[in-house]
Amino acid sequence: MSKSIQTLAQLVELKDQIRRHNHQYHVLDNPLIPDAEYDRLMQQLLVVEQSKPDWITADSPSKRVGASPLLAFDQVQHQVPMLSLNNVFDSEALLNFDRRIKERLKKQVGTDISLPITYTCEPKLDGIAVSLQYEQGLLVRGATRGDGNTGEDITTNLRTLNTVPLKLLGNQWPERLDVRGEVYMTQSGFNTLNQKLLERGEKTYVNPRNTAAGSLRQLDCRITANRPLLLCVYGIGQVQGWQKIPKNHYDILQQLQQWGFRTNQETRRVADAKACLDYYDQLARQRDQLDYEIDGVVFKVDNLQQQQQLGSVARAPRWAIAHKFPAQEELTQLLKVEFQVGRTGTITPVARLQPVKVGGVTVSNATLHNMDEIKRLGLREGDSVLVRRAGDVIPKVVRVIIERRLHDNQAIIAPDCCPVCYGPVEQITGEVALRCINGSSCATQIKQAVHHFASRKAMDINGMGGKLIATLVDQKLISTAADLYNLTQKQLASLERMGDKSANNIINALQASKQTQLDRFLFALGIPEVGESTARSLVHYYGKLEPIMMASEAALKHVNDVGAVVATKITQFFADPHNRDMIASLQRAGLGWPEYEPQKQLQTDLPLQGKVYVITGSLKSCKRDTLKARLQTLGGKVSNNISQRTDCLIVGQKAGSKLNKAQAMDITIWNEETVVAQLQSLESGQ
Ligand code: 9MJ
Repeated sequence: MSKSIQTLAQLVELKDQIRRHNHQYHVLDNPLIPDAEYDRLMQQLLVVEQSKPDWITADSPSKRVGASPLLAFDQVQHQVPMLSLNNVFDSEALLNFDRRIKERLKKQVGTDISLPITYTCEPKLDGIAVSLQYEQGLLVRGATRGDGNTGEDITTNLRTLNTVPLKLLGNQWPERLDVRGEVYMTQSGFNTLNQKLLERGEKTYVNPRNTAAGSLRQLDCRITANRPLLLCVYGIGQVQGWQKIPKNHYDILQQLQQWGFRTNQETRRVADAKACLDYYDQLARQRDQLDYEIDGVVFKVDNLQQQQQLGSVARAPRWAIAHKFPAQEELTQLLKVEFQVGRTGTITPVARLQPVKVGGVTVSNATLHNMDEIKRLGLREGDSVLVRRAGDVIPKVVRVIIERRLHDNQAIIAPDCCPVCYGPVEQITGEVALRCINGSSCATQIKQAVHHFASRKAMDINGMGGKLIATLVDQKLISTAADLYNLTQKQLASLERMGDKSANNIINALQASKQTQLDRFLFALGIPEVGESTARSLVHYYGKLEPIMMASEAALKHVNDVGAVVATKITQFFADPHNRDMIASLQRAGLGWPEYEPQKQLQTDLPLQGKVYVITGSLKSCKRDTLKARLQTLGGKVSNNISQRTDCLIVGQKAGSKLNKAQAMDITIWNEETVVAQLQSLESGQ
């Protein structure tokens, strides 16, 4: 964390610190601190230097852009320096930027200060800045930014990117042209690559930016060629012999697009600074849905003549500014690791963190998935950790900052018994997760099972919330969901903070819940892998409870939505005497539902009627449109976005944020093989 700078010695230390981080980030592709902390250090340096100009030295990091180039690549001189951007972090600072521009233009060329400035607004991609040199329309050199004046020659690597034109399209290109842009990796490309590295037992990358940097600076360009990198361009450097130079930045982008470059689809031209703020708000809302990382937006004075009049200061143009979003990665301390028990007994480690703001939200817990993940991270209690909250997914510990570890930090050991009921744990076959196998007497599992049973989409028992259920279980008034129906008004009324009236309401709600629907009841039982949609399919197929309880795995697989895994879970659930007893008790308590004729032979409805599917990633066996048509022929709907209404996400290769979202929302996920098999069986009318 930054301390205030009072003395020259402290300033020297701050500059050294920034230099070290610069080297880690730009040269070694291995940042030790989150970008946000680096920004804070740099901001602190700028503020000190502004208030004490005598202290500014020529070698100050504030006077440089990026870092020295790696010696492994040849060096390239940029004819026009590759500048970086100054940052603002709030709307007031942006409006000040706009005001300064107008004042400067008035002073310089007498522009009327009341006239608004037209800006081009662009997302700020978090990638690697590159410059591409074209001569007579042919790519002759590609380079990194390096220190802004000298970069590394990475032509061979850049030539492997499909988005880098080797020859410009169209004609009437300038004799010489430097095109500038950002090489980046999509979130889905990053996920797939890391998954592959993990499977091969290799080191994974921390984030897409760091991965793009590592991929671009490979000495062997075959490695670069296999990485999912993209180029998006946002400007030009040196130009010679351009007959029809546009007057505006926006028009330059359009021209670049016509020559075959990708520009960002979200780029807009707006009439004034106020509209820039609207753009910022709109993009901040969109940020989670984009499949690439942006760390803010860039506003550029659109008129090129005005840009020239404004010029540049040491490291950044005066005519552009980056308005940053709240950082998605922050540094904090791991206080301890706790093990949580889920509804079906899965034991998951959870990181308890020193609360920290990440992406505008306070984070104090992060998922650690399983013991393998803890081992992979090399995590110990008390460690400084980098926490990431990208998109709307659950916060994650991405890595340990080993350099900050104290010697006596405690290793994390897997529990040898259930942290709640102290019962035995076992490793689930084929999975890394640990599980408490004491389901029927583990208080946490009982509480969660009852909570699920009473929830809105299940039995919908009004007033039966988590707190009340916890009290009932802790006081041993219930040990299964069936016990709820034996509770008396007197027992409930005697509980703390529960009066006669509330107790009556609960009894009435329990009574009212007894007349239900079979699919709700099935869902309420909490059979692993059986969500609302599968419960509906089972009822649609069998019509009654008893045949479902007795069905074999092979028979269940004929039900729409039910694959081998789900079929096994269903038969296992009904084979367990504890579950059969509970169902019998519930029926004795008077739970009932209308029964239907089994639909298995009739099939008047289409089998996927009412089901909503989302497809993500690239498919191997057929075109996306073909799959869509097949689903639709069977009555299914295909939608573009994951929502509460989605029944199932179909994932191909390189699935990205939709997969994370679906997992977070507990939506059924099918891979391509499952879908194809399901469709084949449905289409053949089985
Ligand atoms: C990024 N990173 O997306 C600039 N940038 O313009 C955009 N960077 C830039 N513009 C001048 N969209 C210097 C840097």
